[in-house]
Amino acid sequence: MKGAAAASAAAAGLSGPAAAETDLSAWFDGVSNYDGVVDETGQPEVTIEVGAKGNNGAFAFGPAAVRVDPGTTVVWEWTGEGGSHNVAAEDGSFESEMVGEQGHTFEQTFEENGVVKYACTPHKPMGMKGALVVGDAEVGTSGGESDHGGGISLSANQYAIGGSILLGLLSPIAFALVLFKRDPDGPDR
Ligand SMILES: [Cu+2]
Repeated sequence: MKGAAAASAAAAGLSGPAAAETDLSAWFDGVSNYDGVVDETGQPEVTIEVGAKGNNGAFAFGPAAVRVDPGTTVVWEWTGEGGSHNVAAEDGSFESEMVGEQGHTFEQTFEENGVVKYACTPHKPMGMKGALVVGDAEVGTSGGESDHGGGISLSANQYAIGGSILLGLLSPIAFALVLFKRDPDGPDR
C-alpha cells in the first residue's frame, strides 16, 4: 500500500502541486457514497455505519470519510444489511471479525495524526472503502480530483497521437491489401 500511495503521489506531482498530501480522491475513486470528508471533530466518540446504502446495495461505510480529533474512539456499527462485512485497515493495524448481524460493533481509538484507510475485505472491489482523517492531517480532495482529470486528458492525448500514427502506418498497408486481393480476381473472371 505504501507503493500505491507513492505511485498516486507521483502521478499527482506530474500535473499538480498536491503531491505532499494524502490523495483520498484516488482511494475513493468509484465509491458511490463518498461525499468529501465529514467533519466529526469535537466529539469523543464517532459512529460509522457498516452496511450503509451505497455501491449498488448496502456495501458502504457511512459516512465514507470522517475527520476526528486525536484520541477519538471510532465505533463501527453494523446495519445488518448487505451480508457479512468486516473493517480492515489497509496497513494491517486493525481488522474486525466478519459479521452480518445488526447491532454488532467494533471500535478503535486513534491517537496519532494521520490518514487511516480501511475497507471491507469482500466488498472492497465494489467500493466498500472508508477513511479516517485524524487531527489536522492534510488530504487531497477537490484539488486531487482536478489533478486526476488532468492525468486522464494527458493520457487520452497520448492515445490519440499514438492511434493516428498507427493508422497512418496501417492505412497504406490496408490499401495495398485491398488492391492485392482485387487484382487476382480480375483475370479469373
Ligand atoms: Cu462488506
